[in-house]
Amino acid sequence: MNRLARCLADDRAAISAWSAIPDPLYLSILATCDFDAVTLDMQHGMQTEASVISGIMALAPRGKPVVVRIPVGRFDFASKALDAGAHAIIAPMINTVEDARAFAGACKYIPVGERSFGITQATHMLGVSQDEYLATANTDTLALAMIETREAVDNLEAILDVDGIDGVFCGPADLSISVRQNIMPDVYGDDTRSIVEHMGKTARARGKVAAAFCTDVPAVELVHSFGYRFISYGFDSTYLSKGTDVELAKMSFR
Ligand code: 3PY
Ligand code: MG
Repeated sequence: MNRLARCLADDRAAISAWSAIPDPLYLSILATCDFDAVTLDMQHGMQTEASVISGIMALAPRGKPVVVRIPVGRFDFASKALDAGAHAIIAPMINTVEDARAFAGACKYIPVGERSFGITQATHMLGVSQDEYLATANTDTLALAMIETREAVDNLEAILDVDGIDGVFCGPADLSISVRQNIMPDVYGDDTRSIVEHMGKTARARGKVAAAFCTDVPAVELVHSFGYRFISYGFDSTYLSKGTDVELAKMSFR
């Protein structure tokens, strides 16, 4: 069982790095950090189709599960990222049952979905045989639907009940923008906190994964207290800049 799946099976929070920097060298170093997974962000991060495939090469053979956030509606690439060896896909802006069905369909094989067969690269990256991969593909690769609009919240239960949707991933910035109708995000603010709590508890009650995006430790603690067990933390650009600043600040003469 991979490290992400192990955390979820044990009901322990899996903390994922969030990577926007499309560089396999950087990712090979991130692979040595104590994150439970690394998420490669194609929606707002600078990850591309090519960098996701090379990023998986830098991470998966080192035992680091890879999660890919695809751009809006790019369900074709959800399948391809899984074929490259990703363990989970996050799809942004899943607002309706139809969105959720199309997403799950691309991630899951029959009888759940219609993922097309072609896993040579995944078997090499994950060090498994074709038979081993296929035996657990529909259960071990996760399809996480981003809930980040008022419409998605209204459809939360129905989206969670779509066969092949393994959980929901809370996008707190867009959620606050949509709920407050204000382009200034109020991440995990007063107007959305109870929605976030409801989302986490509703997913858990259905035996599905509650996942969320966080950029600071208080937010991680908050969503953890609501039952979220896949939590992304920060950005790779800030790991680099903050880590550097912490080290430089230790110099007494500066
Ligand atoms: C959001 O908070 O809206 C996100 O999509 C996180 O990246
Ligand atoms: Mg968003």
